[in-house]
Order: sequence, then structure tokens, then C-alpha cells
Amino acid sequence: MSTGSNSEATTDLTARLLRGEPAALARAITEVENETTEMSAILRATQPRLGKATIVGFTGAPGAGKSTLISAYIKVLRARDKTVGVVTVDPSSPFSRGAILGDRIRMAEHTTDLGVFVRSVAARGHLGGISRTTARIVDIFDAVGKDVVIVETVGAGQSEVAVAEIADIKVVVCAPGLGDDVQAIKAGLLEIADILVVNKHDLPSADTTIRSLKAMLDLRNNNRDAVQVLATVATTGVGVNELAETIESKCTMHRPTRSPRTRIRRVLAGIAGQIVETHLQDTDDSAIDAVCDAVQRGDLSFESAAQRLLAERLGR
Ligand SMILES: Nc1nc2c(ncn2[C@@H]2O[C@H](COP(=O)(O)OP(=O)(O)OP(=O)(O)O)[C@@H](O)[C@H]2O)c(=O)[nH]1
Ligand SMILES: [Mg+2]
Repeated sequence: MSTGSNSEATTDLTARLLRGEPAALARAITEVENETTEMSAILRATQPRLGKATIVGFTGAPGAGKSTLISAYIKVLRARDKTVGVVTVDPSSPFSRGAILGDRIRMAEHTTDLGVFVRSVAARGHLGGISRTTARIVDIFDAVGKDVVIVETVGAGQSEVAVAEIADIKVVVCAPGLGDDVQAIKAGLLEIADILVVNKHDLPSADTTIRSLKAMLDLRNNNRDAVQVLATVATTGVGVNELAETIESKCTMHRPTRSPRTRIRRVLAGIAGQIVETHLQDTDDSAIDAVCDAVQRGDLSFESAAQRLLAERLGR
């Protein structure tokens, strides 16, 4: 697709990226964020190197303390010599604390230190686009050898579902007094949690929140691994070592199910779904119209109609 000089520059960029140059990492992420013509080549170069990083999602209500907790978790990881990539996603405000956190960490580190690299995903674009970009940035961090890749999303609407698809381990962060224990249930956050953290444990009503969350977990039909409930004070680091250990042990348990082929299949399924969706919604095709009319008359169920369209229209 790309022109001669373009592809030469891209080859150079991917080489520098895979050597771990910070400037190349920043540049590659920008190409991916802007979905430039260089993006495909960059992503292709990263593909054989995927699957080594531990991907940890932090989600929860606004203000629960996700960024502060991530910052404290990074400190623990760095003390253990782990390298870290962070993607913060905030669909509501492009200049959120996430960006400031990123700047603060980057300022604190030497600019040549690849130990921690934080990137905020701009809020433009629809949710599908944001989660696709996030997944690609996570892959880049993985490919350049980050030991742990952290994704921060606000659990508002469907972004928690996006993080569930990307992350190996999902940490749902709650805080007392925000009413978000109830909110968590509504948003389906509890359903995706591997670890539930009640942050701001220094606040008086924290134990009540812990009790009500545990009661809700007990009510659930629990076929999968037990969800652990942990208490933290992100501002002082209390409980963060235990959080890091719990993440690590949960990850060791999940590992065997995460083969490269499984991941590739999941990504392919997502892309194929998008192609089908675009085709069925936007293509001017009288045969598709005819099937829609048949559904409207009650001659075809939605399922049969979808199967017929898949077999007849997309098989070509
Ligand atoms: N008392 C107390 N305050 C905390 C704790 N952790 C975070 N905070 C404060 O809570 C506020 C929100 O923290 P953030 O880390 O920005 O929360 P967030 O969940 O990332 O927020 P958004 O990204 O805006 O959704 C800040 O003022 C923090 O200093 C804690 O353990 N105890
Ligand atoms: Mg934040």
C-alpha cells in the first residue's frame, strides 16, 4: 500500500521500535492512534512478539482512585524491576487526570528510561474505535517487551467490556461514599472483575462497602474462580503489595488459556464482525433489502435471515 520512501521510513521505525527506542515507541503509538498508512506495517512487525506481557485492566467509577492506585502499583512493579506500559482511556474528558498522571510519571523518570511509559488515548471517536486503538497500543507495549501493561478505563457504559476483552486480569476499583458498589452491579462491572479493590480504605465507611460487596458476591452463582476483595489506600500505598501479589498469582492461573492462537482468533472474530456489520448496514444491495422485507412480513426469523445473508451474500 505505501510508497517506496514511506515503507523505507516505516522499516526504519519498526526496527528502532523493536530495539526499544523510546522515541520510536512514542512515534509508533501516534501512527497507530491516527490510523496512518504506516500502522499496518508497524502492527505486523509486532505480531510475532506478542503474548509475553501481563495485561492488567483497572476500571471503576470516576474518582474511585484508579490513577492513584495504578501509580502505587507501578512503584511496586518498578521495585521488582518490571517494566511497565500504561494506556489510560477516558471517553468523557480528553484532558483528564490520566494525562496528568502520565506526564508526572514521565517527568519523574529519565527521558531515556523505558521502565515506565504512559499514554492517554484521546477521547475522539466512538467506543469501538477507542477500544481498537487501546488494544493496538497494548500490543505495541507487549511487543517491545514491557513486562506489565496496564489499561485504565472509567467504568461508564461499555468501556468495561472493552477492557475485559483486552486484559488478562480485571481489577475493579470501588470507593466508599460514591455509591458505586450499587453502580458497579448496574454497569456489569462486578461480572468482569477478577479482583475487587475497595480503595480509600482510610475513609470511615470503607468497611461497610467491603461488607456489601462481599454479600453481593456471595449471592452470585459462582462457577468461576472466586473474586478476591482487597482493601487499599492508594495515596499511601497500603495494601498495594498484596494487590500486586494477587494480580500475579491470578495471572499464573490464567496463563495456560492464553495461547497466541486464541488471541489471534479473538481479534479476527472482532474484525470479521466489523466487516460483516459494515457490509450489512451500508451496502446498497436489493437482495439484502428483500431479506429485510421478509423479516418484516414475519416470513423469516432474524436468525434465519442472518444465516441466509451470511451464506448467500458474504460467501462471495
Ligand atoms: N482518602 C483517599 N483519597 C484517595 C485515595 N486514592 C485516591 N484518592 C484521591 O481521590 C481522588 C481521585 O483519584 P484518581 O486517582 O484521580 O481517581 P480516578 O479513579 O483515576 O479518577 P478518574 O480517572 O477521573 O475517573 C484524588 O483526589 C486522589 O488523591 C485513597 O486511598 N484515600
Ligand atoms: Mg484516572
